[in-house]
Amino acid sequence: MFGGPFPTCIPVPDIDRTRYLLIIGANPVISHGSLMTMPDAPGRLKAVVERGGKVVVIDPRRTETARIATEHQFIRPGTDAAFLLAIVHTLFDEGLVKLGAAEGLVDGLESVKAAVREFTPESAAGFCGIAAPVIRRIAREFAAAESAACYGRLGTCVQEFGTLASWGCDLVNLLTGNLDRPGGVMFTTPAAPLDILSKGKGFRIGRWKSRVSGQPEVSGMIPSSTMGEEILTPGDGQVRAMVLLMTNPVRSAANSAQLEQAFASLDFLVAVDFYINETTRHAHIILPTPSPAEEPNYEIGLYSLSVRNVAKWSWPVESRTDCPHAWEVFSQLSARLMGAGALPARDFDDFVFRQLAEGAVAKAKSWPGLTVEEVIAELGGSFGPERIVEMLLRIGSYGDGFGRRPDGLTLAKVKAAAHGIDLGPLRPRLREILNTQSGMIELSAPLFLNDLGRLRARMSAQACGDMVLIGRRDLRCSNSFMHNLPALVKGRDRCTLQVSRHDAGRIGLADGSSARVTSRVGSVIAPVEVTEDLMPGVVSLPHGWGHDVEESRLSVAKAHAGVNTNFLTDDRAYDQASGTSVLFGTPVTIEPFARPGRAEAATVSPEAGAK
Ligand SMILES: Nc1nc2c(c(=O)[nH]1)N[C@H]1C(S)=C(S)[C@@H](COP(=O)(O)OP(=O)(O)OC[C@H]3O[C@@H](n4cnc5c(=O)[nH]c(N)nc54)[C@H](O)[C@@H]3O)O[C@H]1N2
Ligand SMILES: Nc1nc2c(c(=O)[nH]1)N[C@H]1C(S)=C(S)[C@@H](COP(=O)(O)OP(=O)(O)OC[C@H]3O[C@@H](n4cnc5c(=O)[nH]c(N)nc54)[C@H](O)[C@@H]3O)O[C@H]1N2
Ligand SMILES: [Mo]
Repeated sequence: MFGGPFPTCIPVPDIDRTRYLLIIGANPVISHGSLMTMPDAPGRLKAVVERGGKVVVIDPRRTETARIATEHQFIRPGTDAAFLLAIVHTLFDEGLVKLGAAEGLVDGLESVKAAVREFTPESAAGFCGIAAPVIRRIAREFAAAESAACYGRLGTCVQEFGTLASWGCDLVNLLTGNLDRPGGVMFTTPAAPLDILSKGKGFRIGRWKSRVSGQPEVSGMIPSSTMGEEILTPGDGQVRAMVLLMTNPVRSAANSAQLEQAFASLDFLVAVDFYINETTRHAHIILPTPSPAEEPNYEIGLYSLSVRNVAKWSWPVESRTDCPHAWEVFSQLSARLMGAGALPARDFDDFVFRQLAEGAVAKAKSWPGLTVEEVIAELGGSFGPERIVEMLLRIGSYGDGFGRRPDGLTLAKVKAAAHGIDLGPLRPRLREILNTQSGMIELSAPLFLNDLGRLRARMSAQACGDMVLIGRRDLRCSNSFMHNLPALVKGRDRCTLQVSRHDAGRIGLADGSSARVTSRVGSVIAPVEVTEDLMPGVVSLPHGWGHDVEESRLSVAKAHAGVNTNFLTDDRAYDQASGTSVLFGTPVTIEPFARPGRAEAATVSPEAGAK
């Protein structure tokens, strides 16, 4: 819609000023705000309510965020696109559409209006589980609020209609005049702008397709769900070697059993990682890097998605290892892969920096006379990511322009501010960031309209009656890699299968008993936690667990192994528009697993055998 590049093109809720926050498929009290970087998520959410605003949460689980919200509605997993398009329908139907800052910048409004005509609240209600009058009321309240922001995250992304649901969020914001205004959703003005490093206009997908299942390329990437088949399917182009950069795909990507087999079969696997874990145990070479506490850091990506514009340098808090920094490992790997391994490290770094500087200077219109040679000469003393951050800070909106505005930001000033520098609230900048081929917001791109038929078909299909599985995060985890620290795993078992009281009664599951959960690709046995907080028909198991692997060296995690939910998620289930894996909304069957007296946390998978 906005033309990219990521992350500049993502509008962020202006949470500190909004009067109405519609949270759909996100749990910021636990996740701290994803694509909405902020300290103290609970405090900021409570503040919306305290100043007389509303927080409305749409989620199949009554989450920690829902508990502090003004309103919570259960929604059936995977149906958000229908719910959001019914809101958009209502906006048109009741004459509530206003474009605000987007006036004159929108292309395709009439096509959207025509496309949503059939997505009435009545047609969505039975599918998503939210009554038509409630959908209408939320649409009216959102449109009437002094300011409002619709915020979707994993629940609207890693599901069957992720592209359409994400489109729906953007439409709701834009069509109520809440795009690019205080209290609505706004684009950040980061101190170190990443977009000046990218070339070109527009955001294209599908320039090429993945080899085996023909998934569309997106920004040069193909979906993780293709990883297993690309490694395991023989033929021209079969992947036989991989480099993993700090990722644990045999726990984090769909169909782990397939991935276990795939990674074990590679001719060559290199992992940059500090753990020997479920994935890196398959590596031929592991390149360790220091812990985050030993690395200096500037959050260049997350500050581009922050609810206020801020800049902060984090110093390492300790220095124990003498192994190379992560950036040095990446740099040296890149040099070798580019055939430049013989070049001294410093020369390769200069080569990379010059390329980035050429791009940045070409785009830095606000500093007349600035040249690449000047930037290189000014920053001659530093190297690595620090030099790149300094260039971006000095060229960026608050920068000193390499002396042209002496009171502007430099890296030294940022470093000197122990608690960082607050550069103020978000400010309107739609016209600056809009980067589509047409120069307009492309509301009705074929990517969206072409997927509506699939949604319609799904809405009119007979309900299958299956239970569906969703995920869950908790405060003391970060995906799969925080479970080897005693302080973060002690206490009660968090890797439980949550089941609604209604379903538990129906299936015959007691709290603390065990259940077998089976999907198309696998089966696990998990301890049951009966709860009032889940929508009937939905079960929830967190991801990142399943550490019961003999060759891993995670002794603490092994003792708190838990169950790997990605033995159940299906590599063949993806949002067809984008190829993104369906991690939430996996059809499963649930049955009691009789083992009187204690809960089991073993993992059984047909393909991988008993674990
Ligand atoms: N403590 C902690 N913080 C984290 C992480 C972590 O592992 N632990 N991970 C980080 C990462 S990598 C990310 S990407 C972010 C994610 O940030 P969030 O997206 O905020 O995190 P989730 O807890 O996955 O929230 C997704 C919500 O969607 C709901 N949901 C599931 N299916 C559906 C659906 O079909 N529709 C709707 N409307 N809701 C649905 C779930 O119940 C859940 O409440 O968190 C980051 N922060
Ligand atoms: N079912 C289900 N699956 C999911 C999700 C879900 O909600 N449900 N969430 C998805 C999401 S949003 C994401 S982002 C992915 C995450 O998926 P991954 O990125 O694969 O998972 P992590 O556990 O974050 O893996 C991080 C790896 O980096 C290593 N590591 C961490 N910090 C450092 C460091 O500072 N230095 C070095 N050298 N190594 C380090 C760890 O040892 C670990 O191997 O999982 C996805 N998978
Ligand atoms: Mo993530």
